[in-house]
Amino acid sequence: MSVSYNESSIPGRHHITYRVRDHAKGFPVREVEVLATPAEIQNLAHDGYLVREALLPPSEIERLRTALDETVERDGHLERGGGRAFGGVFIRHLMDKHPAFLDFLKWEPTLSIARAMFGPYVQHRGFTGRVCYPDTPNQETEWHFHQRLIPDPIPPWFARPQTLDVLLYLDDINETNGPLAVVPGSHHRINEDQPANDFGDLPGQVVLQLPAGSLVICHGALWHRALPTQPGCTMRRLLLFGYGPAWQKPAIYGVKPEEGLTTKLLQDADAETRELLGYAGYM
Ligand SMILES: O=C(O)CCC(=O)C(=O)O
Ligand SMILES: [Fe+2]
Repeated sequence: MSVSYNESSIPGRHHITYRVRDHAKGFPVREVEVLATPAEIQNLAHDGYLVREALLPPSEIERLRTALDETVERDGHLERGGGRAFGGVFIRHLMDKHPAFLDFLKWEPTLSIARAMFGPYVQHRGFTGRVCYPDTPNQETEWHFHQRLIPDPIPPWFARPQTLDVLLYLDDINETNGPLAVVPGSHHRINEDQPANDFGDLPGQVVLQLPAGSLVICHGALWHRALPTQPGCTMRRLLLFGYGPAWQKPAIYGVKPEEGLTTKLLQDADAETRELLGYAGYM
């Protein structure tokens, strides 16, 4: 099963043909139908984020909410220790824990954008849920970005870690539920510190209020922060998943289930599945 989406939330598509300069494999060709316009891809590179408002229909949102609630209910490795900097409950390795999340493995609305940004060979980096509860303190996050491995000075052959991270909201994010703030273009600021414990407004920040079923697709080094929830808020659930080039290591968080769904899938997987799960496409 795949995850259905509203075609009307996608303003356009375009096609890329990648021919890979690998004579040993006969110069393989990969065709990619990108579910975004060329201008959106350019803006994503420039600003570091792209919003897909109300991409999921209500039935899908409900299916994923139920799947997340059930999985949180029975998980033995919930993370609650983030303090004010990373409030709420985090649950890791969701693709291994519930088929509803494994359905995102080849999900074109985000996978095709990853291939437009990185080239043909990409892998998933992890699949996390974050849940904030009403009337609970510290459900916000500090300003942060996800790919924090940038040295000072930057040596000539330094390969900066680039990832594409997806924040898929299963509940509205608004004044009451805590919107998401981002600083456009901040993923380019690799010669600057972004301090810890920063909860204030930043120059140039954009505050995003979105209905449930919306996605924020961003560079893994975009500065962002979840604003605090307010009295009267609802549950605030989101899915966080990401892509990187196939040669990159995946995210380190959580405890991967030993006999998880992706392990089973790998047993007789096609080449693309192996690539997406990190077992092919990097040499
Ligand atoms: O809850 C949000 O809106 C963002 C969460 C986030 O940035 C994170 O968990 O890394
Ligand atoms: Fe984040």
